[in-house]
Amino acid sequence: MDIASRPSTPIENPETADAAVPPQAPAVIRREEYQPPEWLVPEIALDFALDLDSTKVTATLVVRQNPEGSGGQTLRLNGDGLAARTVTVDGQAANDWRMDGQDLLIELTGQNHTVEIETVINPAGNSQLMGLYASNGMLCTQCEAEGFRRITFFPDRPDVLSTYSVRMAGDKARFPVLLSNGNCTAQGENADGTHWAEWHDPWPKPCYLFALVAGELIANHDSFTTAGGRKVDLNIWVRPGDEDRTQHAMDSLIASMKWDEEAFGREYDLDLFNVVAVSDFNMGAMENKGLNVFNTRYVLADPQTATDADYDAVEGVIGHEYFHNWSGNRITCRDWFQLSLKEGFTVLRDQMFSADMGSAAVKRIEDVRVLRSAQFPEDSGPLAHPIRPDSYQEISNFYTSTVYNKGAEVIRMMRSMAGVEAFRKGTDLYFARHDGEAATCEDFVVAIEDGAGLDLRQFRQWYSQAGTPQVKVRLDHEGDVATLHLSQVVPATPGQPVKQPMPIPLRLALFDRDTGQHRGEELIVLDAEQASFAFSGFTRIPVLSINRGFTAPVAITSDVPTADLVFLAANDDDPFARYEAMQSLIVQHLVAAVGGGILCDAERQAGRDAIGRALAAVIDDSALDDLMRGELMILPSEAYLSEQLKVADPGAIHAEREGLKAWLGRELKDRLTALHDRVSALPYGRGADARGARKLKTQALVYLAAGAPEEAASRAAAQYAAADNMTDRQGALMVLCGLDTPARDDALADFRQRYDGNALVIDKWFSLQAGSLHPKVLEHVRALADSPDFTLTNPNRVRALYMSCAVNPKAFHALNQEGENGEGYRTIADLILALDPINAQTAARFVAPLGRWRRIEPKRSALMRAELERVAKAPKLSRDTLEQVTKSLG
Ligand code: 0A1
Ligand code: ZN
Repeated sequence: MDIASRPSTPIENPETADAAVPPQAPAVIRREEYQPPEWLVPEIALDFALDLDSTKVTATLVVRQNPEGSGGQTLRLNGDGLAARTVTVDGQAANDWRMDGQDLLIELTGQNHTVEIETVINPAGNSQLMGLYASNGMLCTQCEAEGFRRITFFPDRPDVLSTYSVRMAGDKARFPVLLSNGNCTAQGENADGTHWAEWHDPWPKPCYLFALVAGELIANHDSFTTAGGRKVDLNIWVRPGDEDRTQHAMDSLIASMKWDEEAFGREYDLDLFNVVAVSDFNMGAMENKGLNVFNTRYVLADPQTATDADYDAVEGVIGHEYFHNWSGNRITCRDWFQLSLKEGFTVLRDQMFSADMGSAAVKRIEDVRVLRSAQFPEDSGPLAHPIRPDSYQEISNFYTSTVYNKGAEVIRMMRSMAGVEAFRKGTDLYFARHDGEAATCEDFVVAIEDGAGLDLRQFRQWYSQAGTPQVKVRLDHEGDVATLHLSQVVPATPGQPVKQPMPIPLRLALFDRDTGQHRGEELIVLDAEQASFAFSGFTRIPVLSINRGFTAPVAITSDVPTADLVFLAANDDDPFARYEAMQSLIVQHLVAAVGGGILCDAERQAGRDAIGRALAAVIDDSALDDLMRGELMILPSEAYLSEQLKVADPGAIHAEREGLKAWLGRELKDRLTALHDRVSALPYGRGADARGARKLKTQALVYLAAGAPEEAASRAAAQYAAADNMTDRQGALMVLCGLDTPARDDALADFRQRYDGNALVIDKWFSLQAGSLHPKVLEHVRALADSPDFTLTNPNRVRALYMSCAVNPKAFHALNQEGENGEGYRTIADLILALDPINAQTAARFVAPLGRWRRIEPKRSALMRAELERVAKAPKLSRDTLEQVTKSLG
């Protein structure tokens, strides 16, 4: 069906709607039903009379019948909550228009017309934060994916590209800075205290890339000269008072611009690049052409208020949005099913950028950790979808870890198979061939095939099949030949009961047991259900290191002996594989312990001993840098451990993992305290050594808190008091938050008061408490929700409290409670119901944790399901939440 004729939000819940009024079932949009637009809009002029609660928008559209359309004379313009005040066609008041649901339809007679429409919108009343909205007294827009239709009537689809001219006028005192895409072409003042500005963007773009910002802002200015000699003015705009926290963002922007020239041959194409930070934002940031709009959390950073992880996030997101200028803006998506075309590729590009800016090994490990804890559960749950989905009800629900992170992994596999240089030829061809177009994932794959010389026929399965392939690995040995036996299963996912085998590239090395060396890496591709690979020249069975660098986003099960994992954890020359061996050692042990594979204390002890020896070796290894040491010391998450089990008992997983942590904390206490002493002596710096030291400081405390809580409490309190930076302070407070000690309350009170007025740091205060191991964590969450600082209208604050709670097994599964009363689930369901009418997009993101019910032990599973059913019965739900809840129950 036509993408345009869709019900608006909120919609009547079909399950509970009055029987006399037939409910409007949410429409399903299908990839296969794509039709080219009937009408194109080569030019648009927008005129905004800005006002916080009543902004008048006059849109003038030059429309042209699309020769590739079916020749229909009806111009359909999407709207969402709009009413047209006036409609004119070619300067004449039009009579021949009508509404169809939320859309405006105009019957046209010729092939070229000019249509002018006036609408009035209320930015201050826009709590959904889509379209034009007010944030802290400023006005800003968010149009991806379908927010433009909340500003004016327009064919709101990414394959309609227009040249934008924007004029805006408003009160000069309230809105001193007026920004839009492209270049400012004129500005002036009126006698009545208003002023105006005109902006023109020479690059045709889809409406989702339109942006406007008006408010009291101050800029950090700089410039960058491109390889081709274009001098680009750079501005990072923030609220007055925040300007001292913008330098890292500026440095990251300049580094991104340079990096994209070198790594992908991509130059910036305007004379101006603006970044604006806003505090109310649904996502991380938005790549509007020449005017990126950012969540403040990915712009503001200084050592006092931002952790090292925050610094990395700023660098990564600044890079991500900048890289979209080519992968997203110059080449955009034909339709929203192609979202991974821009997002998967841009995530890969930002990952490569961050890897080049810091430690590539650590970056790879972090990226895989995110994939495993966010994407793998998505792929094995009711919301699983391919990186190029086949259908959706609400596109906002498809800004997922699958589209973004798995999408990046899929393109990374192409790069591994092609090799770096050939892959670059492929991307060069893609950019050259499709510049200025709205392209498809298929276009990208063909360009890589042609440019890199790859045959990706079977590889296309990665775009169409959901589910994480499960690869079984067995190595046997006879004579001097080692044979690797591989098999794969791609699990059934909703709507895809039967799967075809995928091509799975695996980089591997075989270590000689005598020399401890391997004779070079190989890349093999498993492209059938089963295959065997023989390697000769081994008089003893070698030690297998497979999926080095995590070449394929698959789950590997193998019967590698514990001793081999210990060997690899200490000796593998691929840092990712070393991390992986350490993780596997722990995962094997914990999964056996909770899954019934460990039957007696002696077996548990043997497992712990092996892990303890490996961890001690990691702490002692002087050849390791501290950043990498920190990675090797991180225990697998409970989410990842749950993934290893068909049905998980969160209580058992938590108890076993905490038990191991406590045992390690006791067993390695002296090493951990010595480590804490050593790294505490290093002064603050932004270099790798100092960052590594800070990472270990908190890591050491985490183990000590489990095994030697008193020692940890006094060290954490001291670390908190002595901290001259947020990484140390937050790390110490995180540890204290999980302990039942008076130092906890003192530190929390100090933190709250010390950072009063700094919203991003107060978010941390919420998040640390909601994410803590404290037995009363749910009580704390409730109290925080009632505190005057809490509001449902700011997504950062909502996520700080409730997402931290939803991903904290202790809180979500109420693990401290006797008899599993489902209090954590109820807390999240209540939040969904309260938030849905305010901010549907953000509310819908809380459904997934409850949607895991099928993979949880029966008692808790029933409680989770009951909460989903309660949400499903609400009389009115947004399309966003309804889609997620229905799929989660289905
Ligand atoms: N394209 C942006 C993500 C984004 C998507 C939707 C939004 O609406 C609230 C905002 C941002 C990116 O990938 O960075
Ligand atoms: Zn993106």
